[in-house]
Amino acid sequence: MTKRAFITGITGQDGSYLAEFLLAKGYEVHGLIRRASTFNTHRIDHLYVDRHDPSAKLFLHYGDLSDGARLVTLMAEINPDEVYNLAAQSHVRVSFDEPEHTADTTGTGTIRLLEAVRVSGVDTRFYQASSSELYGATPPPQNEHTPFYPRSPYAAAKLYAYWITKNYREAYGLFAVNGILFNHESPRRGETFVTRKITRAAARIKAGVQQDLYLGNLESVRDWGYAAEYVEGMWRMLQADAPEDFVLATGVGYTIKDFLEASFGHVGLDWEEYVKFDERYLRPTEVDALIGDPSKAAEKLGWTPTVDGKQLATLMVDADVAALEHGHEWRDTVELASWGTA
Ligand code: NDP
Ligand code: GDR
Repeated sequence: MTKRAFITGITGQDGSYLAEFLLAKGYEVHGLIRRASTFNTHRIDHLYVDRHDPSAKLFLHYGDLSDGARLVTLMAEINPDEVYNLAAQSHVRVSFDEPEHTADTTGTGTIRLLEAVRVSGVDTRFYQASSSELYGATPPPQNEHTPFYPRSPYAAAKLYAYWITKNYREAYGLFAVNGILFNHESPRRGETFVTRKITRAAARIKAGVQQDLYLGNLESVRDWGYAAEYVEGMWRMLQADAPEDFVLATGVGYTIKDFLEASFGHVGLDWEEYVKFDERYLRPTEVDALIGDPSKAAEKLGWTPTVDGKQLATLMVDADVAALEHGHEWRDTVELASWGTA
């Protein structure tokens, strides 16, 4: 029997890798997309097959996490075996500018989807995209037992989503899990997250089309992994015998300065000559250090990442250099040629 998955956030970084991964496993994949005045499907265009073609396995549905009735209809229509809730207003800095919208999408959006699952009565497994931002001010290393201390409207919204997912597991016996994922990046990462901002700038400055790079706090520490590997961890959580929450991380932390050095150094540049400070990129409350302990996922799911933060920097710079040379943002072939793992 072909398995059916429903992915919210399919047009985002993780959604695109997860859709690819599930299609390769033979799943029929259904994705939620928002209607926009311009196309926003560039990360999944390479996967799309016209639905009139008998080989089509990817189906997109208009909807929004703010529209609960639509989610109920879609659950009943699609009857998925697995639901992956990846949709969110996912930018921490932006959540200080748009706190209410972030709460509505990232927090309340999760209960709307859980309610859609419950009310429609579908027999499905549910994955919630929880985040290392939950740990916030609690120092590393962080694992599944570390207390949460959110430091942004984004993290507070994700905290609600975390607990309501756990509550639906306990209250209704739903197979619902939280993947507490530390930062994961790729050539498909949005251009305003710090890693992609840096690797894109390194490529552009090297090519002579950008002069400098404005950044905020360079001292924070992050545990950066490769998104293509993390989506497999999400899937493994839903294949487990029992629903449990898991941390996915590399266990290695680097500062933004380390990432700058690895990225600019890869194209033979000294980052200190180009990086300038702009206080607009500071957050009212910062998360100083996140370094995860992924041992539970290794032991119980057999999941171990192979790409660390510095390797990721070179992988992403290579993709951004190639994208500039070929006039496109990113390409799978670039990733495959560089690493053979995508
Ligand atoms: P992205 O920002 O790349 O993608 C977010 C997705 O959510 C997009 O598809 C976006 O659609 C969709 N979306 C936003 N608002 C709504 C809405 N109201 N209704 C329906 N869809 C919506 O995020 P990532 O792929 O990086 O992350 C995936 C998830 O994992 C997010 O929930 C994020 O918070 C979480 N996470 C991410 C980590 C990371 O390091 N990447 C780490 C830990 C957690 P559109 O394209 O139309 O904007
Ligand atoms: P983060 O990622 O907040 O960890 O959230 P981001 O790349 O935005 O910031 C990482 C660190 O870099 C510092 N920084 C800057 N950040 C951005 N975006 N732009 C800058 O110019 C800049 N200069 C310095 C930040 O202050 C911060 O310390 C990501 C998102 O994907 C979340 O959705 C996810 O939950 C977490 O990772 C885990």
